[in-house]
Amino acid sequence: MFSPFFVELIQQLVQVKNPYLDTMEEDILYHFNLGTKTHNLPEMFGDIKFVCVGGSANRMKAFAQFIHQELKLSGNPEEISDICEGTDRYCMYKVGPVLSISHGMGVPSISIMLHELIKLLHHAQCHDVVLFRLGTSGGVGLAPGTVVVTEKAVDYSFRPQFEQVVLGKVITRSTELDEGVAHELLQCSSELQNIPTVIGNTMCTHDFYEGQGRLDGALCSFSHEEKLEYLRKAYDAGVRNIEMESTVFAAMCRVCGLKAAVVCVALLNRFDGDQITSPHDVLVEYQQRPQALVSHFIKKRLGLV
Ligand code: R2B
Ligand code: URA
Repeated sequence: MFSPFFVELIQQLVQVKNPYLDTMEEDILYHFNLGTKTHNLPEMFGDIKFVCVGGSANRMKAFAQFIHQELKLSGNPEEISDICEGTDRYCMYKVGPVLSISHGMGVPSISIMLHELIKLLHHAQCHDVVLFRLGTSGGVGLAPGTVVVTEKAVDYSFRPQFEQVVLGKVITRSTELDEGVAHELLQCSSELQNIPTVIGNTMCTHDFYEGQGRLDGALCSFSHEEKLEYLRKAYDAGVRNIEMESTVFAAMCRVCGLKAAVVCVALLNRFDGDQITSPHDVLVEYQQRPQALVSHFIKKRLGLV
């Protein structure tokens, strides 16, 4: 019989769901420029407890520097180095128990990154890890600057599922996120100033323009009224923001037993328009809000506040 402690530890390990991985002598994480034979992954990453992912390489570097200061770690935050500098696909920074990684835009880009990240956490024997996607989004009936903590990540029909084509057939996976982490984040927002936050559903699309009902793309196959009707239906289904990665993020984390949350700031209210017109400094400040919220969460979990 295993002790309850051992059973709990196994449950908290990152579970890859691929029997072939065990049979491989070496695993090359090609897009990270890392591998099980070339790098000591347990030594490099074994103490990771929080993984924060976001679209832009610059933003995730800025987040790594910010969390370095927040956690009051020794060393110069300006000197942190990109673990993936051998590739320009993604960037990766490790700051104490926090890993900050960029994922690019859209489902295919984040899904490649997540396959390799989840394998990395598995090879490194990490346990008890929480993942966050920190991002931007279009708000649905929200004031610009509002942060949305995702309750359910939903598809274009507002269903909490992600469809993946595998061997020519569609596989459907659930996109439920960790309720406890979402509520802990909401609690964190109430302890901070100037981070208006709501919990709501997040719609994930495969395009920024027509796919999100924008009238300002190079193509537009619908009317202004049809756009508003779709956004109204989305709002009635509990959708409060629209972005491009949440469903596959939620689905992959769930299958692999990882607790995960999506925290995106709304850059505009899509009922009011499609173009992002706020000045650069305002947008920069908005994008710092999910970072401040998740930083507070991490500091609380580490007993630093
Ligand atoms: C939010 O912002 C990007 C598009 O501008 C996309 O990656 C997303 O999900
Ligand atoms: N990101 C999106 O995907 N949509 C928006 O409207 C803004 C940011």
